[in-house]
Amino acid sequence: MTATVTAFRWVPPFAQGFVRDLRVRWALEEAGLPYEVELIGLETTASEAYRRWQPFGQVPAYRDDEVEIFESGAILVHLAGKSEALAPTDPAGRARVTTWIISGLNSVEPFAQNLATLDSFHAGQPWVEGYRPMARAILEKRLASLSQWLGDKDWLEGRFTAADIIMVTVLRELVACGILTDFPNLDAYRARGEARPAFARAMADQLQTFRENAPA
Ligand SMILES: N[C@@H](CCC(=O)N[C@@H](CS)C(=O)NCC(=O)O)C(=O)O
Repeated sequence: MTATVTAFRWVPPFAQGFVRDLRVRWALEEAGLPYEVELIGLETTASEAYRRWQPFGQVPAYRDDEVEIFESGAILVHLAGKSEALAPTDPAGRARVTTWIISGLNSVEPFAQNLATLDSFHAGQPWVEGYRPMARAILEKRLASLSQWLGDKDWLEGRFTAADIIMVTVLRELVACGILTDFPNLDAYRARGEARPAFARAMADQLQTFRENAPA
């Protein structure tokens, strides 16, 4: 069975290029593994059949010969086990990649998303003024630790891995709020990830779908 990943047929412009099937497409492109994209809309995400595959009705969901899974991080852990392009083959090296995938999703993304959401959806609301400095301070603390870890390395574990796909996609969501200018090595790391040909292919494919299915 060819690997299949679900993606939205169309999303509003603010979300285009950021939908999380991008992570899976990028990983599959890096690995050179063949895959199909199953395009879905709200009629599918609400269906019982889809909820059995992705209980929260979100994208991405993924299946291949071996597994039927959801959560972009879990999908990348699975793919990392299938391709040396995404992780070293030794158990200790693979465990480091899993560690950084979870760290990106659990120790950085919630704080990044919090600030990005404040700026994108709640800017100007009276309660934001008091809350935003705290949200920014927590994120700064996490980014400072990440920046220190990365130092002058190109990638989190010294070579490109699936964990960099997660971390770079988390950091990209922070470009608009400007915080990355305080962390030049993280911003350069984000740009290095986005400069990879596999990222470009994944992004072009996601955007092409939205162009093809734009509402009239
Ligand atoms: N933790 C999930 C998050 C997935 C997620 O947030 N997907 C969004 C698109 S980026 C979605 O499907 N949103 C629609 C919804 O939540 O109903 C993952 O990383 O796979």
